[in-house]
Amino acid sequence: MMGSESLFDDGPIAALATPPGTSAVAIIRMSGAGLIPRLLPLLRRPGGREVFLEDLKPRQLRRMDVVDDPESVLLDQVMVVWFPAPHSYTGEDVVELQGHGSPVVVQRILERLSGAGIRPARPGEFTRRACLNGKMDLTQAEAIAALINASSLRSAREAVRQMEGSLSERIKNARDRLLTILAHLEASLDFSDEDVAPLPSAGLLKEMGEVSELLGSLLRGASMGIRLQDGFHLIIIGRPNVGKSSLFNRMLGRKRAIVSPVPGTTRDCIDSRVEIRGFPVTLLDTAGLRVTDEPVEAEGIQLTREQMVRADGVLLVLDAEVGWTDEDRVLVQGLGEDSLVIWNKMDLYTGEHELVSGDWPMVCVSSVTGDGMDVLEGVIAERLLPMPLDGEGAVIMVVRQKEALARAVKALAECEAWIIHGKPGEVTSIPLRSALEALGELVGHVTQEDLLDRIFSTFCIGK
Ligand SMILES: Nc1nc2c(ncn2[C@@H]2O[C@H](COP(=O)(O)OP(=O)(O)O)[C@@H](O)[C@H]2O)c(=O)[nH]1
Ligand SMILES: [Mg+2]
Repeated sequence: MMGSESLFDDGPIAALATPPGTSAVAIIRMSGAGLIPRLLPLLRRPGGREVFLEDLKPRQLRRMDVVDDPESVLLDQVMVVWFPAPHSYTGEDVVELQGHGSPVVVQRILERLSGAGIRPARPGEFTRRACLNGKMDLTQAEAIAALINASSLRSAREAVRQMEGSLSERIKNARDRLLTILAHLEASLDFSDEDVAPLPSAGLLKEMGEVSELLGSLLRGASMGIRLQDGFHLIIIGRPNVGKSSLFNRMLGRKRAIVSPVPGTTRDCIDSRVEIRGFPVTLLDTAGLRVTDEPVEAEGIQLTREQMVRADGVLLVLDAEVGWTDEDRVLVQGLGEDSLVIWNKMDLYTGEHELVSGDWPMVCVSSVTGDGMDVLEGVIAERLLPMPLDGEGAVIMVVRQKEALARAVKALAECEAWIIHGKPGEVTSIPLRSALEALGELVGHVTQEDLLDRIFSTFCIGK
């Protein structure tokens, strides 16, 4: 069968594990059955002698030469380290070559390896093998990708925690408890012909309620966890000329958007990534919101309204020099819960009018002098980026995990409802089985080839 063949392909693979390009050191990583005998003929001891298995000591660096055809010309001087199976990242024999970071030489070594039957690895193939060999489960594999791609320290920390198995741990605990419940439901089914009193459903329901609660809280944290990975989206809105682009540039710490005293300068939405108090944020500068006959500007305004709906938070900028205008009053009415009011141009504020913000938190800044920016960041972090405290535990960070979890929670609710309605075990066990299946898929016990393909194709080569 083709599918199972590729699922269990454990032949030797190789890939550059360090970024491509010129570097001080380049690491070529190899893994698989039959790796060593294929690799050894390409290596020499520094004196020129051939290399035998005895020359490799587990997990110890060895100085070797990599030689090229013909006549074993020296290609590079490298350090070689061998991690014998099963005590390696993949669970297979793994060898890493640390050579000089010359792209030409690295390319040639990879060609030589390929010629020796050590084929180029596909993206994520090392980690995929680690999963298949039980070195880690899917949530941990995904955490590795999340760690490598983390755009802020906070996301990186969360990823490391998940890599260590905090999420798997919780899911495993929930699965074990649900399996016990399932056993009870099915036991009552087996004995239903005989005169055995049905198991007290109150006890089952209590236990199931607790597991549901546990999974539910994970699910509630999921959108935040995914945000931590993908970044929060904050949008800056306001009338033209209040200083939105100036504020945007100030928050980025560089000039990105055009600032101009001419109203209506920004017609497009411009976004940029920033880190605010350790959180990854995509900040959006927008066209000023006003009534206009100008078609390009009108389109920009329409775009702004669409983006507002999708954003995690809205920063409404007002002009402290001018004070409230009727247009501002209209804008403020359109604000949702996750919004802040920012009085900008405080350097021009004379105290003539009162600076208020209705029900929304208010911050006073000057985008020109930078005054109040620190306070602004604090308020944003506190009001718009409500993350569980650092170290609070497992967080779902991947949409795939969230979807599987949501399916489990839904199936459990169904199961509970049926038990409450006194349905027999053969009925109530069906949704419970679906819940278990969804949790199995979440951690990767149910491994489908296409699912693995989808997950690991997003990895970098060499991981
Ligand atoms: N004095 C002062 N001028 C500002 C401040 N913020 C923006 N401006 C000026 O206000 C004008 C409009 O700024 P801009 O950022 O383009 O506003 P936008 O249309 O809302 O994007 C420019 O001339 C800016 O230099 C501020 O805090 N203080
Ligand atoms: Mg602008």
